Amino acid sequence: MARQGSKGGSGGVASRRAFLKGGVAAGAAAGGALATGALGGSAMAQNADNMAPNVADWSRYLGEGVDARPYGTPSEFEAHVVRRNVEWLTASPESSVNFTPLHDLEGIITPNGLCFERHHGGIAEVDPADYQLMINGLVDKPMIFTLQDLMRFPRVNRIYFLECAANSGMEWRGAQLNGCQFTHGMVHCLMYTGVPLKLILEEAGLKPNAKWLMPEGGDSSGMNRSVPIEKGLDDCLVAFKMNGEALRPEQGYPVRLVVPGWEGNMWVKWLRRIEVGDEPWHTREETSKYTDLLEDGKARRFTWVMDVKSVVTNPSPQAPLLVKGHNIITGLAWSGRGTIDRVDVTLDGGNNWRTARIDGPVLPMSLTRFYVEFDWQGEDLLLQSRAIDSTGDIQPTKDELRAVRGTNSIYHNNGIQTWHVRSNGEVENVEVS
Ligand SMILES: Nc1nc2c(c(=O)[nH]1)N[C@H]1C(S)=C(S)[C@@H](COP(=O)(O)O)O[C@H]1N2
Ligand SMILES: [Mo]
Repeated sequence: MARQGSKGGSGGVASRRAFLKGGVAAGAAAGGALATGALGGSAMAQNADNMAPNVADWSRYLGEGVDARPYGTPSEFEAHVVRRNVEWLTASPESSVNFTPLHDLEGIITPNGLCFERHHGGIAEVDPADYQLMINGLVDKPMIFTLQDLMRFPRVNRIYFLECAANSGMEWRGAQLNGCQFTHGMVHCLMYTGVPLKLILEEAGLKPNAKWLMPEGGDSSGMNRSVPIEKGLDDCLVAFKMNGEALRPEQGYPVRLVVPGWEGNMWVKWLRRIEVGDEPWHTREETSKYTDLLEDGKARRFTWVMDVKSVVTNPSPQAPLLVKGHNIITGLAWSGRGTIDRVDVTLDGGNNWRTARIDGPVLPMSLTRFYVEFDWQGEDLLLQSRAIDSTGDIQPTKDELRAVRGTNSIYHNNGIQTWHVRSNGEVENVEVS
């Protein structure tokens, strides 16, 4: 497949490129050092009247009152920080995906309005007053819970990433999409508040032959998957809050299943029913989809866990280097098998590696943030990151992955990503072998 520039959100990329030129010039004028201009302030300046030693406009007048923003929204200057889709990828917006703008975010928590969305039948509009969760099948007493019922169970708070198994799926055959938003943006990481599924199943009482669960969505796609009972009793949550507030409609309001470390497809949104059975159901989403077609025509099935993975989010195609001198590389690492032990970063396509500085909480099955501070004098860079998790698993190169899995697959591409940084600071998605 030929390499193509991303066809989604090109406006954002173009405007970044426009001030990239000014940025490099300003940096050069300041001697390329970490001087005033190098921080980007003067590079982006539009109005010298606002700048020191003048008194800026916003210092001269009263600002908006506390009645202006009953529900807070970002500054108008942050209007470019949005989810974006790739238009040619899907036929209709109801069965489609948009991507988290990873290059515009920091830390490990994804803001609620920026979580990527993946729907198979659009966003169900569920009235919480009419919401019910049904438990049936191999249980002592089939039960129906209202939202109020669910909120009287003991609840817990847990931070987990959710990654779609198809994240980076367009990159199996070669570098294609220009932006970590598009190559890696099918991931988000939130603090969920919810009830351990174990408590709900115990309330209904599991029969001795209860071996599998089938959560089912209340959306028009009625999405369903087979989940082994061990996972359901271990750490799954029936969640109703994300980052402290009600789930957003996009994320399954009012209730979704949380399946820590496992592929996003199993995290059923608008959860309406869980059937308990003694064998898997072989639903559409675990037969014709979300299976990994190998070179010999056979498919791997039930590949639930999301393996160790990482990506440099800055610099990246949508976030070029703006100045010479002191610069910061940052990115995210995660593993569905545990915590992140270490992240290595190379600037020369894998010849030399250095250990990145991890900052912020290091939690199991959560995003983990890393940094590398470095000096850039305009040389070409081939940037990569490689994560190692607490089970000792090392993120593979794309070639190592292809040697085992071929190139038929869409799902579970956790290969190492390469960004080519050019002397003018622009960044492109490439592969090295
Ligand atoms: N009911 C229902 N649940 C669903 C889906 C869906 O279409 N309907 N999509 C699944 C897929 S494929 C993924 S990757 C995640 C996406 O979750 P998000 O929209 O919160 O990012 O939800 C999963 N749960
Ligand atoms: Mo997905």
